Amino acid sequence: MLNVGVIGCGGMGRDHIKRITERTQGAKVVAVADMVEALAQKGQAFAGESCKIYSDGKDLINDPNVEAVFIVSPGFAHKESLLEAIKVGKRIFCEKPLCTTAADCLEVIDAEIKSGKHLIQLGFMRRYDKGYRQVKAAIQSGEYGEPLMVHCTHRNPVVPDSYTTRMAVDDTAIHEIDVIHWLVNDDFVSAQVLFPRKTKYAADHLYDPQIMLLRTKNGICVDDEVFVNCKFGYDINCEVVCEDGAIKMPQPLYPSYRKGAQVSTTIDTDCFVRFHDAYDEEVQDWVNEAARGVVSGPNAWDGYLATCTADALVKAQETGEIVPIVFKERPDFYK
Ligand code: ISE
Repeated sequence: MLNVGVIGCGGMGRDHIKRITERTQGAKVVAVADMVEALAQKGQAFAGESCKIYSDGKDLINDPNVEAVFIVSPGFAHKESLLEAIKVGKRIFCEKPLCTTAADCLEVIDAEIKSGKHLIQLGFMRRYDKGYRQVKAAIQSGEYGEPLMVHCTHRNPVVPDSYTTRMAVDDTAIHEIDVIHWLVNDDFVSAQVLFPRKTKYAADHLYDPQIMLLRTKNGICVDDEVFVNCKFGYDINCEVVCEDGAIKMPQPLYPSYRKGAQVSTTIDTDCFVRFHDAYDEEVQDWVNEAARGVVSGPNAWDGYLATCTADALVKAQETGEIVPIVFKERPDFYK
């Protein structure tokens, strides 16, 4: 049994606590931490009475009963917890982003390399989604030729007022940044952002929708429509157009209803439902691989690549220009 401590008991943190407690085989939550006591208590309520509560993540990491750490605090707070957990050699599952700046990501990567152990898995759950996996298998089969273009949509029905223009990159498009790089196995080289006419439903300070354009080393062009006040649902689409055919990601299976001379079907309304199984799979995989001492999911280097790409997209938002994306050479440790 892997004894897990969870830092951050907001919506995502509690979702993970519930998952580990109710559905993950071979792990249990033995401690939770949150600066906000009421949130920590809510987290503990899922895990049970024996689960310890901490206000400081550092104390949780150093609890000898905690063997592995889940970091689900806000992105800006990840670095401190990551470095502390690496220092004491504990396995880590970290929600995206790894860190909010490329420099911080490199500091964490350096610490992980120096520790000599692969400790960090990142929460890019889409790599565990059945639909994306089917698309990847089709690309890898070679049947459809080389990928040329990828068309994506990332639509949310609504976002809170606190959601900013920048978050369309850091919080939302970050999923396509990782999953498309994994799907086509190619690194991004440039980024651009277009601002179409703004929806009347967006807050004054928010540009919505946005079109993010990315180009890879091999010249694949990716367009990602990020539209977070689309109203009609949590709608994720991906089509990879190749030389000999096109591969469209399947949608979740729901019945189609016929009524009043109309055919309709369900669209999910949030990521917890849409990616429910993918979240379960990623956490189960992390637990299974922890027992073998390896990380087979997205790692710290993937987190660094995603943060560099996101930085370029944010610069593209601000300048309106096509911004080059530059990465360091991949260390042997991550090859
Ligand atoms: C949120 O943080 C997510 O990760 C969701 O998948 C994304 O759709 C949403 O826009 C983000 O705010």
